Amino acid sequence: MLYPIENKVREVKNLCGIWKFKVDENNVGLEEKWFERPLKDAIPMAVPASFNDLVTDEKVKEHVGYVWYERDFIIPDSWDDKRIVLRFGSATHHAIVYVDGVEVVSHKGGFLPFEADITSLMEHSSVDKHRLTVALSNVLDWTCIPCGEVISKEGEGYPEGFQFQETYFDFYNYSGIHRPVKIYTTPKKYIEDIVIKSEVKGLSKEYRKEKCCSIEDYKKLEKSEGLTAKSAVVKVQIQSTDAVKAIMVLDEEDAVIAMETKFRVSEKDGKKVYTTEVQLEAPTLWNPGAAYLYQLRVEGETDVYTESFGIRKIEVTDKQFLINGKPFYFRGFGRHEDSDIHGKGLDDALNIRDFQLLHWIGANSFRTSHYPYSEEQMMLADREGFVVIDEVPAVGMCFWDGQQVFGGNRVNDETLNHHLNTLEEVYQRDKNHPCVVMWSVANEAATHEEGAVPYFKKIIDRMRSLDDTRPVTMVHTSGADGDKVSQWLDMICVNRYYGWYTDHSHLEVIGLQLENEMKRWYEKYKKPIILSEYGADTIAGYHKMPAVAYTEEFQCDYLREFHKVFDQLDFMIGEHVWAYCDFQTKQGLNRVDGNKKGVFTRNRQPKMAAFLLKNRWN
Ligand code: GCB
Repeated sequence: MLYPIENKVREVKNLCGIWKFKVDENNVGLEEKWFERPLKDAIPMAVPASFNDLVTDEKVKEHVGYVWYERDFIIPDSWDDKRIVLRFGSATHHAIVYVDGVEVVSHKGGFLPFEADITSLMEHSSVDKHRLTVALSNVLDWTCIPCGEVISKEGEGYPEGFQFQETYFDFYNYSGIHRPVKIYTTPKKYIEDIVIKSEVKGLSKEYRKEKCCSIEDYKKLEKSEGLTAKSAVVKVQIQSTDAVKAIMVLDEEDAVIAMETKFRVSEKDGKKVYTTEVQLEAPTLWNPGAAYLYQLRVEGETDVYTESFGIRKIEVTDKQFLINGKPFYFRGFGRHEDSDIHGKGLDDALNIRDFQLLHWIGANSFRTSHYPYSEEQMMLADREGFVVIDEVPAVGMCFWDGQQVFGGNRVNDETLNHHLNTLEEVYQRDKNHPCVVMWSVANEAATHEEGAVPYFKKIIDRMRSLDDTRPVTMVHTSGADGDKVSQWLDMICVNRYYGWYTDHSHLEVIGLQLENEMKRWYEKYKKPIILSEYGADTIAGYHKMPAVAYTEEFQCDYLREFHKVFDQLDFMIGEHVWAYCDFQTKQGLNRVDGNKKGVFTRNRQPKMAAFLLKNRWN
């Protein structure tokens, strides 16, 4: 799915701002057809934003079910001969969208874009002003990802109608229209999709000299790969109803450095697919911390689209993750899209602050735990040279008390279908981002259960069939001995909290337990490992000597114990501290206003551990 852009033949209208908002207290809006008329008794609401932290009424904040959004929009006469598309960057979690009372699209899943072609509706309309209504449900159950369950309780001790949204994941179930809503135009015949895959044919001399390894190592690499140095083949596939005439590659100075006008044309699902490739001599590679972005300009008879891309090579061996031939060690964090007031709503200023802090601390990577982040953030990561493990929202698929999740009436075929569909959507959205080096198909699923085996075989197979250019991983809570699915993964990600959730505050157990366990994973699968989460809740400003749990000193000591082990094991290829920032969760006995494992506060200020990591990572 292409991002909406403006150029000489395409226009974009941004519908962000203040909308009308109404909570569907009794969830009767669909039945009463609220979409047929303007919403009554609505309050103003910001888009994009989570609604939860903007309101003062707890009932609204914690509402389970539908909320309604509405605003007007105008289509200029100058768009009469255009194709008109209404697009949501995301709406959390399940949306039904109406224009002038007519349903135009519905979407399941809260973290990915969806759109509706509203051209014919606009053509047949005589009104000046159109009403856009969104019915948005935040209910999570076992048919969707993330998984959840609405729990009702009755009987003595419970008021009538007592119910709440149970979630089996550790972040607040923020809801709302979280990412921009736009209307964009294309010509009637248009470029629908572009897939760019580049193949590095040998690594450039400059790269070898400046960044990589000794000449000997470089020669070994060249020999083992049988490649000639200094070129790249950029393979392009364009799905288009417009006849494609040419593609051009532009460098960062906007100079055209390659062009092709010949295509192989085939048909897929009744649509024309144009395939071609160009060869680039001495390409500048996209490197972590040194991003270089080319532009691919596709010219059709009437439409034009420009997509940016980077050239880089990813390989995984039994002990290494190589980017452009150089072993890459992941330094960074698991994060959340989360902040005060905005909740999970897109905030460009916040994203800039985050990337500034990530650079400052010496991080080179992060995981989009536990759902795809905004397109705007992915573009920034491309530009800023961050390496991203792109995770789908398959979280909440594990109980820690032995109850089964896969099979029975929990994870079921509907969940599987939604999960498969989400893989497809995230691939469609993020496939051309050079920052994305790997897909994570789940976080902490019960991979020790028999039922997880056929489930994840299908999931991993689908991810591979979608993308043959990136490795696939998933993030584990299960132990090495119990895990039944990692034989299909390219590398292993493990979350561990020794000395915190187990043997609480005993730092002396961390080294031993971590080393033993990491060795077990490696012996079993012979694949490189990232410790994708480790950390301790820490109250900013809380100090004690000697250190005790929750103090800033303890967080530093805690991280240090893990680092000692990482530095000894050559198959460990990364450390992602949990978490980048403090973040909001549901209320819980061990959550005092959220999860406090942040190395930065929720307000993006450093705790002591930030300086420890800065020292280590720089
Ligand atoms: C985990 C989860 C993460 C939690 C974290 C914690 O394993 O993946 O979502 O926030 O532990 O702090 O408990």
